[in-house]
Amino acid sequence: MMKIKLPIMLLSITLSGMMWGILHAQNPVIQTAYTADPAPMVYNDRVYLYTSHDEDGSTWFTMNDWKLYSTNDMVNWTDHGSILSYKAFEWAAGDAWAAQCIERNGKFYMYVPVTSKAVNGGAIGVAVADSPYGPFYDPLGKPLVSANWGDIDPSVFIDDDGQAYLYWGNPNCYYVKLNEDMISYSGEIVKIPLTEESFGKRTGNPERETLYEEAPWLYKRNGLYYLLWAGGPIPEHLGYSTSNNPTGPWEYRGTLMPTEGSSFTNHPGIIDFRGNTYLFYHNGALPGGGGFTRSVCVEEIQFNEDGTIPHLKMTSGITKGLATLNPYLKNEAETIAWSEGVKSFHNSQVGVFVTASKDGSYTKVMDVDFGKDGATGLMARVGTVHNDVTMEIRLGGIDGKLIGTVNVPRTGGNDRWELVTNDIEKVTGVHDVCFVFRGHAKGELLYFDYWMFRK
Ligand code: FUB
Repeated sequence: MMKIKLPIMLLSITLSGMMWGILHAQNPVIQTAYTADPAPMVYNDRVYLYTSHDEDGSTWFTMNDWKLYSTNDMVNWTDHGSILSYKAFEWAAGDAWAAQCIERNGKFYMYVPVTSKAVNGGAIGVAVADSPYGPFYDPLGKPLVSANWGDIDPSVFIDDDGQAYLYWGNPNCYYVKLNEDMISYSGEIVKIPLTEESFGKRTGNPERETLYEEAPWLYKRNGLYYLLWAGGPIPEHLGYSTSNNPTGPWEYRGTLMPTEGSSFTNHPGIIDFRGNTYLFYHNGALPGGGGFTRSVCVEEIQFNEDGTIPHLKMTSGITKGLATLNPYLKNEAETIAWSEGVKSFHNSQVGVFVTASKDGSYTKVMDVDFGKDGATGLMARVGTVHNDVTMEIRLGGIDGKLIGTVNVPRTGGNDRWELVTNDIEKVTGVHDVCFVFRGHAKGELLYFDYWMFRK
């Protein structure tokens, strides 16, 4: 997003949070931080969701790092924390905007747009890791691409013949062929012709004559290439174009998702996972949300027989998970299907954990399979600085059946933890489970790191 009209920004901020009641379900998929610019990746039968990160209370694109979440079932998402900061790039001044990660030959390549100190403008860097969780490092020590002000929103794609492509750009759309090492490229950077046939017609803006604005995402299905993008004018919608070739020429195929959702930007990311196709995008639907405090959402999508995609509305999201959760394994407290009043943090003692802000805050996990024999106890690593804090274990929802109450020990800080064990009323079968946090203290009620039921 390069140039923003102020009245529209203000409108978007004023509307912030209005969708909360409407979308209260599985969307937005992350509630413990503001996330934007979703970049999903499927690896080893698991979905990894890389996001940019809007700092709390932002009134501009205040973005310093990228976060990672993952899921096995599309409803319970595990927070892996901040996996890369712009500070990993010595040549970068800031602005950790929309990135994408891809795996090749067991290495993970994260393409990121940042502001380059040298040109005081957009540049694209690449960071490499041996696992999807990082640690990522900058192998080049300089930008991979630094040609234009609009070098933002990199999107990477590896075709079936092994050729990798990097697309990016606002207000122009560029691509370049990456070499097999994924950290260099061959040939010229190509500027895609922005024609009405390829990207539709925009009126009233001589500098942007087509609908293409930013956020390209290249995807292939049944031999057809899809270029998804964010379209103008602001507030953005999502549009798409198709081609028989990964480099075009592109044919404009219409709107993918109309403007909606209290954020003046939108940003697509699409994956196939276990036979389904999912479109990720962002809006401003969380409390306090808006154009600079965005949240990632997901919709399952269907294709028409001719490969076109019906218009998508922002919905309450995916309500049926693809798998059940095993409660007898160690489950992170930051694996969440839905939460309210909860934030995630990270420290060196326990890694990522969650905190509850007030009495009644809760996390919910869906489709927990206790089996025929059932569970009779719970073990949890928790702590608090207050007296009289408890954690209720409820089935179904926050007002659902109470099967146990954990007295949270006053450990004295989030660097001090206790493993507590509790008997619970026996539970069998598949249930959603809520951990409801109780106490009358102001501020962070408790810290919660992980849980595991006992048979
Ligand atoms: O998140 C910052 C910018 O907003 C991204 O680069 C654009 O795609 C828009 O989502």
